Formats: sequence, C-alpha cells, structure tokens
Amino acid sequence: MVLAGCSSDNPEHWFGLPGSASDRAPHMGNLWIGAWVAALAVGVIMWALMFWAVIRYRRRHDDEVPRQTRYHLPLEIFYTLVPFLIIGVLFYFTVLSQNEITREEENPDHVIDVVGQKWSWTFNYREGDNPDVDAEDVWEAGTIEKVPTLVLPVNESVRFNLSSPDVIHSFWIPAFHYKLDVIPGRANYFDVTPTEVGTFAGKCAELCGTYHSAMIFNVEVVTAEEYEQYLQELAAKGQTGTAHGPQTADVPTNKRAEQAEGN
Ligand SMILES: [Cu+2]
Repeated sequence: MVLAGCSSDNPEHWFGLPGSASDRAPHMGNLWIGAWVAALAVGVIMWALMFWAVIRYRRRHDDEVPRQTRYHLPLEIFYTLVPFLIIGVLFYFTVLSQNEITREEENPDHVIDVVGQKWSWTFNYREGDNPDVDAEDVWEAGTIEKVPTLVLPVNESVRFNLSSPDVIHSFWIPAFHYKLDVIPGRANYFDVTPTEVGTFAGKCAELCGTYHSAMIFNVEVVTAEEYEQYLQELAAKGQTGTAHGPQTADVPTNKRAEQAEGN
C-alpha cells in the first residue's frame, strides 16, 4: 500500500495530495509536505530512542533495576524547549503560507458568485461590466440530479464570492488545495488563479445534510476564448441575470420557516 503511493514522480502525490492546479496550491503543498517531513523526523528520533531503551534495558536474568535518572535539570529544560521550538517553526511557515494562499488580488480578472444550496451549486458569472470579456451576467445551476460545471479561464485571476441561503456548505476544489466555508449571512470570498487546463473535481466539504454527497461539481479550466464562448452559450440558453439557487434559495432560512407557518 505504501509503495503504491510512490508510483508517481510528483512528491505531492507521495503525501496524499492531488497535483496542484492553481497559483496558491504550491504554497499549501509545501506546507503540507514540510509538516509531514518534520513529523517524520520527530517520529524517527522518538522510535529510535524507544527501541533503544526497550532493547538496552530489557529485563535480564538478574532482576537488577537500571539506574533511575530524575531531577536532571538540563535534560528537563531540553525537552521543554524543543517542542516550543518545533511549534515555533511550524507556526512561522504556516503564517508565511497563509499570507500567500489568502492574498487578495487588487483587481481580479473575473468575479464569480457561488451559491451553495441544498443540494447543489449555482455559479453566477459577473461579466456584464467586465470590459475584457464580451459577455453579460450569466449563470449555471445544478440540481440534485444534474451535476453543474464551473468553467474558468486559465492563468486569469478569479474572485469567488460565496453565499448560502440555507445551511453551511464548503466550496472545495481539491486540485486548488483550498476550500472555504459557505456560511448563510456571511460574505466569504477568496481569490485564485487556475494554472492548468483540464477537468477537475469539486465538492462540498461540509457535512451539510441528507444529500450532501450530491453536492459535487466539475471544474473545467479552459482558454480565454473557450471561456467567452461558454458564457455566450449560457446567454443563448436564456440563463442571463442572477440566479440564487432554487425558488426559495434567496430567502433566509428563518424567514422561510415563518412563511411556511403562515401558510
Ligand atoms: Cu453542502
């Protein structure tokens, strides 16, 4: 099983990550691999000390107890300080990576409003006012039966605005090594630039309810021309303006309960 994990020459795969497909992903990948290497180094030292003690001081034919060491001040200071040092180093690299991963683009090339709703995703492409794209505001929505596709242009930055009309979901594209919770009443957003053309998986990463498992989507990273063409196809289908998800999806959950009681 362990060897099967090494069947790729991409070190990210050895540590259980999919290959990185965004400008932010390598920062997450390096932090992930670095943390595992640090944990392995600590593990190897600890296992070596453990087995050495077990073998060296195993019970012999005489019942003599080995010399007991206690109140050894330098040793105690050493094993108090070392964990702080390890945590400090991990903290330092976590902050550096986090700053890169959550960095905001000053002027993202595209803005997409994502609605996570029970039990699928709606993508609103906010291109109506974008002078660089010949398109209007269009949308694509999935349902529990239909897996929606999110189309992105390669090497152009995107801002995702996340909203939910019902419960907490989580917007996750594993190949981007990043996910962000979609919380009702909270304007969560993040910026990312896809760097690889191809088809990737998307999922809801928050156990949000009965049909959580249906909340999957596809991500197609394409060229700028194909992206514009796709937006025009959506417009031709009449999917213009803004979609909030299912009929009641733009009504907050508590309001919907009130409405249901009133009826
Ligand atoms: Cu969900």
